[in-house]
Amino acid sequence: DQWGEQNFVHDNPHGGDEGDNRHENEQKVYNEEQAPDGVVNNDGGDAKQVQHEQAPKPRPHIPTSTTPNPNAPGEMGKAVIIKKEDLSPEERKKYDAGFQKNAFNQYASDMMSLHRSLPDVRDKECRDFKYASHLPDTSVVICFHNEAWSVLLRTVHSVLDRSPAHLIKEIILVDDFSDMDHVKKPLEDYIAKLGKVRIVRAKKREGLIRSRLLGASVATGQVITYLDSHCECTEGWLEPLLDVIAKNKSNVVCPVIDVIEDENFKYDFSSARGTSIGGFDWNLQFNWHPIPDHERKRMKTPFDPIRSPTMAGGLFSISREYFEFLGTYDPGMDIWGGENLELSFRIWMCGGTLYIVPCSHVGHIFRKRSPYKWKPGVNVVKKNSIRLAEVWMDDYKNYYYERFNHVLGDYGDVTSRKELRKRLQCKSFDWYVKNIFPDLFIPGEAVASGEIRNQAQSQCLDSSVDHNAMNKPVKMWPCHNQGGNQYWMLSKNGEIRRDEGCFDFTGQGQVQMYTCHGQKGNQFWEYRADGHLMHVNSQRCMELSGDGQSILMEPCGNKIRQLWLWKRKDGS
Ligand code: LR7
Ligand code: MN
Repeated sequence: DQWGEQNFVHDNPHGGDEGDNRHENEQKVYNEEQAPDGVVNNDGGDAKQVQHEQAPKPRPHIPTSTTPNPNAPGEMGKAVIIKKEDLSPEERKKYDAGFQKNAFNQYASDMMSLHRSLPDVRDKECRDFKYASHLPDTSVVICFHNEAWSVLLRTVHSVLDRSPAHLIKEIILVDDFSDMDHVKKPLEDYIAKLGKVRIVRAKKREGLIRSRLLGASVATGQVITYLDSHCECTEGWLEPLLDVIAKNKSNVVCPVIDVIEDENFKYDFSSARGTSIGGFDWNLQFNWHPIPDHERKRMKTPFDPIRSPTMAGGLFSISREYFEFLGTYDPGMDIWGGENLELSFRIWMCGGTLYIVPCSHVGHIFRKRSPYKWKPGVNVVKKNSIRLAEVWMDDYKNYYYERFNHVLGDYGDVTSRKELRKRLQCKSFDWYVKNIFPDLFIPGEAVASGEIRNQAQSQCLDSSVDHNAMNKPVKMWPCHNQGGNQYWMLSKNGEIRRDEGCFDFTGQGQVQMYTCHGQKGNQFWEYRADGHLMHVNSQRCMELSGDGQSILMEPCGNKIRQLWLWKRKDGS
């Protein structure tokens, strides 16, 4: 066993933690306004910024055969642990530049084989499963804007190495106007010897949505499979996806997305039973949820395809004919964001079904920030989201619009998308919510809402529910009447919440903000007629501390510090 070398780790230090990774990813900043300083990015608009890189020559020790050296860095999905202090100043510079440019550890990736091995992460039942003998073939479309060489090609090789050859009609690389030199002639030369791989190039920066449309326009496979440009497909990933489409063309399928860690390229996977489904919040952000009970009941085994209200967006397969029938994507959407919810709503509302297939696993590098340049001065995600809300969400769009006081700004023309909805005779968003995502929290159904003011002192329950305040105690703060961090809703099932953040009390310690789980338990509260806020499990009541700064959880009693004013829906 050669894994004892200091550069590698044996086991999984974050075993079962992939949910947290995902959560962190949801919270990452994707606004132009908040883009990190000093990131060298180019969208073709500014020639001075163009960095001329050397086409990376594969390092001599990187095996290029399909039988890699089992002792090479990262094999079997292991982490590549690099001690930065041990690097020469020169190498350290490379290391930092790699991170800066990609928001993942390019230096580590460059050390790994383009064919690195991964464990067979499938559950045994999946390995034994017999798929239909005649599966449709697929075009794999991979769009990229300035992707690192080793990461992009590892994506390509993982498709070629781990899919039955007859099912891969072609791989289409769509270059969304990258300016890195390695994606030009060196990439063309490299893929020429791979056969099935071709490249199409956008003539200007189109963003991932129109780039995907460009890829689809030249695809010839029966199915189109989209992948991000920093993925690794595992053994047997493709057959279970195509099998579900073979059963019904209107089935759209996503693999389980495993986490490839941005810091060290460790491949973290979850079992079928640990799979999550896709949802969204009223900021129209995609998020993950546990499989709801009603869906578990519907599934015959834990390995059946799981119905999912939404998809993450980057990794899925769809019949090419059905994709066209459904109206592909909204070409008015720029750069990034919104297209995943738009397509998800459209699939369900217009007669299709969206599944996550637990037997199919593909790894994706989850990053903490977006490394490339966005459109200056435009909130692209907001614009894209308004386009989808206008067309698909009916009156529910107002829950989103309330967040910016209905100041929509210029979101372009959506007439043709509205016509599409009419032509396809799609169902209402209300139908979607009630039938496909019944667990979604509807702000209009809150039993109480607004600030929660203590009766002894004008102090209010206060907390942000962004990623920084998650898993931290709820605070007390002077009431400010502005809503914001003091705006709370009482859900029908007893949660005190905003977005995906819920008051959570374990029976000891403090009341914390925690991701809502909809299972009552530690998140089950009762707002009593007399003004007590009682935690049902522990039968304790929230009490303002003597100094007015914090919340105590005390036996319920006749104390004014335990009484809270909160506006109920019925006005009482
Ligand atoms: O202008 C661009 N042009 C591009 O070609 C911007 C991006 N891209 C490419 C980029 O190189 C990458 O291959 O588009 C792909 C997606 O961009 P990422 O990797 O920066 O995005 P992401 O992984 O953070 O974003 C997720 O949400 C997006 C919403 O628009 C897309 O749907 C992404 O495909 C999607 N990724 C996934 O679903 C993987 C799992 C992540 C989760 C949850
Ligand atoms: Mn991605």
